[in-house]
Amino acid sequence: MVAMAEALHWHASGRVLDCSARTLVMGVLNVTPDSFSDGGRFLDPDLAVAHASRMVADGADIVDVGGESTRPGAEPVTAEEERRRVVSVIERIAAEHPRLAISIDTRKSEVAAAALEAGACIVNDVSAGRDPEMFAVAREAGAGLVLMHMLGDPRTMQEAPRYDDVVAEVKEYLRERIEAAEFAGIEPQALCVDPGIGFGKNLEHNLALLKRLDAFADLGRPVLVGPSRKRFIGAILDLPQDERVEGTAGAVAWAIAHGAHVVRVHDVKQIVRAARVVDAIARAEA
Ligand code: 9MG
Repeated sequence: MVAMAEALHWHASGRVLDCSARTLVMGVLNVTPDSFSDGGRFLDPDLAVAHASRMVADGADIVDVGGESTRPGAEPVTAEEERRRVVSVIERIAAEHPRLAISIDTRKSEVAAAALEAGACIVNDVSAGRDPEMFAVAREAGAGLVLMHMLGDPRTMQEAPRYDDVVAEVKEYLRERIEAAEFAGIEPQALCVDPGIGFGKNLEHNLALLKRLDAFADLGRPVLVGPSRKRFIGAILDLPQDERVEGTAGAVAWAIAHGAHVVRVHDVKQIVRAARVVDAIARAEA
C-alpha cells in the first residue's frame, strides 16, 4: 500500500488538476464505430455530447474523447477522419462544460492540435509521443500529456507479447519518455504516466503491473490506470464486456490503494462511488 503522498499537481493548458486530494476519474467517450466496448454508440455527435454530460453529472473530472479505436487488432483511420469525428464534439462539450478538463485520445499530432484548439487541455497519447511533432504540439499549447506504455501498435500488440521483467521494462520505458518529453521542452508538471494495461500485455503481465503499481511512484508524476472492462477482467471472471463493471471496480480499488491518481473508465457513476470509498479509507487517520 502507498502512503498518502505529498501534493501532486498536473498542469494542463492553464488548469491545475490536484492529484493528491482524491482520485481523478476520466470518463471514456469513444466517437468511433469500432471501439472494443462502446464502438458505434456515440458516433452521432448529439449522443456523444449527451453522454459526456451524463459522465460529468456522474462525477467525471476529465472526459477523454477518442476518434480512433485502439482496441487490439484495430485498423488505423486517417487524421482527417479522426479530426472530423472529434473536433465538433469537443467544441460542444467545452461550451456546455467550461470547467471540465477534456482530453483527446490520439496518437496523431495533427488531431491533437485541432482538439486542443477546440477546447481540450490534455493529450492522451497511447504511443507516448511516437509522432515526431506530438511533443511540440503539446508544448506549444501548454497541454497536459499522458505518456502510456504500449508494445508495438494496436494492430499487432497482442501477438505473443514478451518481457523478461514487465514492471522494470515498462517503468524504464516511461522514464525514457519523460526524459524525451522534457528534452523537447515540456514542463515536468504537464506529464502523467500510464503502464498501459492491455496494450501488448497478457493476463500475467497485466496482473504483475497492477500488483506492483507502487513501483511507478518514484517517476514523480501522476499515475493513470485504465483497466475498464478490459479482456483481463473478462478472463478472470469469464464474463462479457457489458458485465465487467464489478471487476473494473475491483481493479480500480486495488490500483488506487497502490498509487493510481487517475483512473480511466466507462462506468463513471459506479466507479466514482467506489473511488470515493477507497479515497476515504486511504486518507483516514489511523
Ligand atoms: C485510449 N485508451 C484505452 N485504454 C487506455 C489506457 O489504459 N490508458 C490510456 N491512457 N488510454 C487508454
